[in-house]
Amino acid sequence: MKMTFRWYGETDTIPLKYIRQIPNMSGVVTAVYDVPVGEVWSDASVSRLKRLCDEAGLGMEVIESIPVHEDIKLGRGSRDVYIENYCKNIRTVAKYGVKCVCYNFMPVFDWLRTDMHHVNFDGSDSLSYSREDFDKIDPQNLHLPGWDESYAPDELRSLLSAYSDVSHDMLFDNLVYFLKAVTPVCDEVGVKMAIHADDPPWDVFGLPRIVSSEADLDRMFAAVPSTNNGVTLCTGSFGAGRTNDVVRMAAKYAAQGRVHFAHLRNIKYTDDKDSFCEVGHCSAYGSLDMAAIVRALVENGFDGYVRPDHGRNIWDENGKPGYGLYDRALGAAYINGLFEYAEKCAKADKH
Ligand SMILES: [Mn+2]
Repeated sequence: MKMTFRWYGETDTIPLKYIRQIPNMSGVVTAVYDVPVGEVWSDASVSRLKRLCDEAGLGMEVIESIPVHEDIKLGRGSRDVYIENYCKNIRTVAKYGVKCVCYNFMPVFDWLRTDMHHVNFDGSDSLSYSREDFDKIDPQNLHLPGWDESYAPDELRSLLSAYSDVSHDMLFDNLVYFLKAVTPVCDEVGVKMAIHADDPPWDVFGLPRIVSSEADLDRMFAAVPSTNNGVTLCTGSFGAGRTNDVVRMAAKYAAQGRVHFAHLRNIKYTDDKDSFCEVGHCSAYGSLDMAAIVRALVENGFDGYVRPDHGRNIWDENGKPGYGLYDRALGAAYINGLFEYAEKCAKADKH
């Protein structure tokens, strides 16, 4: 396991030297943030990020993410140009030592919550999703926590209407088309693609989602067999789907060599429908058995990158929701402990 930490580049309020001091930290997960989706990343931007990481004593082997342009997901004629750009970006990051690219294929919204500052029993706050609040949102006049600045209302309306004709099967075909174009480049330069789970793992506002379950992953891996076609096992995202057995998925896809990256976080189900709240990482705080998930990964040969996913805001930190320093650092320490124990047990079992 290689422990990593998400870093939002030079505008991140968390300095690299702090990240370096978290125990067992091997490197950051980052991206070029100042280029529009679909465009080419300059060699200079990537080399600058790499130099900053080098100077801080941190690796830069994972990119999260190279975003996929909506035209690729929609299967528009212009997709080939954006796919070509995507391949160029894969080559550029590979040149600077990147081994894994996390991406997602969710139409329009790559995550959704109804509250960015849900107050927990201990006074911390975290992101949450309430089915009741979600059902009150008017899709014709969308205001979503965390998204209001990302799309102009007209742009959003036209995107949503463009997807009204896109079925799950069409979206899947567009994903396969994309992967068939990028995986040969990945095979050539040694980059593993790791698709992020849908977050949450169900359709929203009539937009299709196709990376929500074990059946979805099976279908995707069967269509594009290269093991550079893998998954970012985001426990909180898959885990929000109550029919997903995340322990089983961790074991199965680690054994197949498809788990290139793991986002480890816990969630707590807060009703008997879809609602959940993000909680501290340890199992006792939520509905997922984090120790069993880590053990399933380790026992099935997982050797990929891990990062503590979303943390709470604690100790009066006013961090970017989900991405403060303190609780993610606590999460990293906890995850280190789970891996150390699971790895030692696995080794002892072999002797
Ligand atoms: Mn995640």
